[in-house]
Amino acid sequence: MNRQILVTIFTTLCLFAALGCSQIMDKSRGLQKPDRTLSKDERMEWFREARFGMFIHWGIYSVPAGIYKGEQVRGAGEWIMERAVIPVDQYEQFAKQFNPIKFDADQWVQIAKNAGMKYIVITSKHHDGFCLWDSKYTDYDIIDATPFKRDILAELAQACKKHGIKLCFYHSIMDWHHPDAQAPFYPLYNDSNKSNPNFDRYVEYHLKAQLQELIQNYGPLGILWFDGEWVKDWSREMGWDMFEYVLSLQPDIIINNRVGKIRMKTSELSQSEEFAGDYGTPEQQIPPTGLPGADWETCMTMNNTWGYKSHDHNWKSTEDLLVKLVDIASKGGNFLLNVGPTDEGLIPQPSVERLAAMGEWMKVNGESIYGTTASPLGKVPWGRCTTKPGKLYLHVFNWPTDGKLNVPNLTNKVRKAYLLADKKHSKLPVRRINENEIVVTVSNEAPDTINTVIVLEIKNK
Ligand code: FHN
Repeated sequence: MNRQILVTIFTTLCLFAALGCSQIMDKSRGLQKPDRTLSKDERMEWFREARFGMFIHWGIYSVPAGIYKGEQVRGAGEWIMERAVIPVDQYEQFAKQFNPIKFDADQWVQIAKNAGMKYIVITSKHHDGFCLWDSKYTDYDIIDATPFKRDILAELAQACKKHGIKLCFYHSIMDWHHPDAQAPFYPLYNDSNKSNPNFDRYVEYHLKAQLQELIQNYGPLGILWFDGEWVKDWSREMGWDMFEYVLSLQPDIIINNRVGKIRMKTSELSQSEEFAGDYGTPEQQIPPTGLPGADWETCMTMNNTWGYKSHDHNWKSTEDLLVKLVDIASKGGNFLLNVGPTDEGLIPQPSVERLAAMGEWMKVNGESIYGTTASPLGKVPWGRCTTKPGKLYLHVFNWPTDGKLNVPNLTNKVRKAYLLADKKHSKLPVRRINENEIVVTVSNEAPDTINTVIVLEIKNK
């Protein structure tokens, strides 16, 4: 019997073994006890180092771009199906018009990387149910329903790997297209008082199946970013089951708090053993004092919409976005900043420009953001503070025109002070005025008008 056949039989046997195992996985989709060798701290390590990521809301809603039957539709662009009360069969027509030929995954990933971002969270499926990958569980996807016929998530996975950026997927539990989910709720797709008797079937044979498909075909992923958990049929038990299920598929993955039923408050988050989810996700806001004791990530739009709207030009300034990034880091959180690409596959120019400008600042000052933790100084009048063992990073937004920067609530011995942008780390004079306060002598002009970082090397207590 020649070798080839032997090899084939052997490989086939392996194949069957593997198939057998996944079918066991598939059939039971029973919860394999996740490999808990990885503690939560180990899983969260890269996340706590990263601090800054790109959120991408993209889908066929970028075709109408906030306009339906010639009318501007209020609310976020990705909600147009619900806000304009569009029947499923009419909304599906947008898929036929979705042909983003200018889409370049490499370019997107480089825009994120150049901005200083370390991870990307893209909407694999938003509330409208449309899938940005080639799924064997539906034809309502980029390959079967559009003229584009390229697997967007596959191309992004490749580009992320190439540029060392963590790929993460947003995935909506709510689904306005699936008959076992919220499609039958038309015209009120988002009616959280309504229930679908077949929702369990949707969870078991569509939601879980697609999540397995996503992790196995495009993983390993950094984060699975759930959303839409407020639908009536989603329960706390389902959230916990889903948390275990996803960990069984990839034991080192991170899962946000929206896998659970209730978006957990601070007090609950730090008892995460009891609640499903690894970290909190404040939206469009920055918690005044952060979420002490918990990991968290503020997600925010650059204008007023997540998905692309052609008439939304209310862009936040670069200064505002940089100050927000520093404010969030100074409270121990991550910043997930959103872009909403067009139906041609382009990230809007105002977003590209602001991200490039943020990147210029991060190229010089990234050390004062990555891997830092919350300020030990409390409120300071001139800006914010981040820290690492042995170092304090003073982020000065309001530069002292008298050249005297007072630093309160600081009892540690200061070994040295210098501008982070100064590669020679030339010493800045430091004088202690009392046991709690020092003064750093600086130039009268702010080296960086948005945020100048002064490093204090301190003796740890
Ligand atoms: O309804 C969604 C919305 O479209 C968007 O995806 C945001 C992003 O965090 N989440 C939901 C609103 O909380």
